[in-house]
Amino acid sequence: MNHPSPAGLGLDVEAIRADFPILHTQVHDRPLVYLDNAATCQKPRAVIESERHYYETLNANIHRGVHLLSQRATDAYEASREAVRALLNAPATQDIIFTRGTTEAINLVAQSWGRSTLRPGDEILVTHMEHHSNIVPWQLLCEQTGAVLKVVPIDERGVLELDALDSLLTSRTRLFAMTHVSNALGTVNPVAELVARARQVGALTLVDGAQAIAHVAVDVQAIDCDFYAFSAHKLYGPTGVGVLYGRRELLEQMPPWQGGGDMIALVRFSGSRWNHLPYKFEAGTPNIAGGVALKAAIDYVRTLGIDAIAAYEAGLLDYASQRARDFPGLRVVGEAPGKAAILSFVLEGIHPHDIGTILDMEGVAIRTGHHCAMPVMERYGIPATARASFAFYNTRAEVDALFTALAKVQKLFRG
Ligand code: C6P
Repeated sequence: MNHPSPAGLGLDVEAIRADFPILHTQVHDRPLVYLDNAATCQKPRAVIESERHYYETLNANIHRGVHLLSQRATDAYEASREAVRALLNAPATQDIIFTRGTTEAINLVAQSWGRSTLRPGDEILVTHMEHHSNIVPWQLLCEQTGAVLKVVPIDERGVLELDALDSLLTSRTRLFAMTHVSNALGTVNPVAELVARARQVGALTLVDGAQAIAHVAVDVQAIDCDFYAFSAHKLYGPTGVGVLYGRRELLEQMPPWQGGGDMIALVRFSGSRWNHLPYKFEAGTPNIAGGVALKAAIDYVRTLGIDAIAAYEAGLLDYASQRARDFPGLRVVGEAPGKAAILSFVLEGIHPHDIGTILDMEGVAIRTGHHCAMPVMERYGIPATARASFAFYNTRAEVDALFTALAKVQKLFRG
């Protein structure tokens, strides 16, 4: 397990790295430098052990059996829901719905709330920096209901143009769906302020927290949003598990979006009745082991402390940004003040995919492409970027390894 540094300031990163077995592997005969944390984070031993422990000692289906194992599995799963509630400072566990990830959480809101509520001419507002997961579900909904999608523009630095909200937020706006942190640019949006603006015109709000949850403190009551979504795998937890927080009054009114086991109170051929919250939205057997292991991930992150994590990552990003400024021909894409641990960039005359491939041979894992945010690429007139994304286990030496490898890329292409 990990602890803050002896001085109580910052993090003891060497001790932390010892908790992550994969960080000690080699790729292409070189030590792995993992800088693709925005795609998915690596898992600490506590999370891996939690899944193993679950299958070795607890495995049973949940919410169904009277037998001991089923009760224990249910208790472990529900303990994880409580850990999520506490992490988000949500009022109650009924407000926490387990999903397969952020994507499914957003689709749930679109198909349940949106489809049952929207009428032709209603408007959904998103920002220009959204991930496809917070664009396409609304486009599908617009096709289904006749609603219209509107977009808040961003400036050259990757900051939302808030003045545009004056004309974009109107009495027709039914929902403002915004990312908390941009995966392609690193911009941290002022979500509480945006939610307050939306509320002035009576619009609901959904915050996509996929990139925020591991980097900033999240308090859904302070943000005052109606929905908040995140994925466990971006919080050092398992893939295939996600969370939707919803305001209780809304969740109560919303119809189920998938039918099946666990979401019902009574089934007759003449008609069925739904289970109470949160189970009304949790049809079928979920990823129980993953759900249980999410608690181990939350415990791990909370032990380090999100403020210590944010401070450490800010220092690392500052260092990487300085190195980027000194690197000839490199242009950073996304320079919002106070951005999160993401460095998106292009190198003059070299395609990002070539950068990624050569870096991989040097042991450095980054993501290249449009990052499922094609409108962001379109905004900057580029097909793709190279993206290094940092976690609390990354070091300055790894940042140096990134730039040493980038120098090799340049040498190869420029001779
Ligand atoms: N972004 C990235 O490399 P899922 O796939 O459901 O866990 O998360 C989707 C998602 C939604 N919103 C934002 C802001 C995201 O960054 C992501 C996932 C990864 O940037 C994979 S495309």
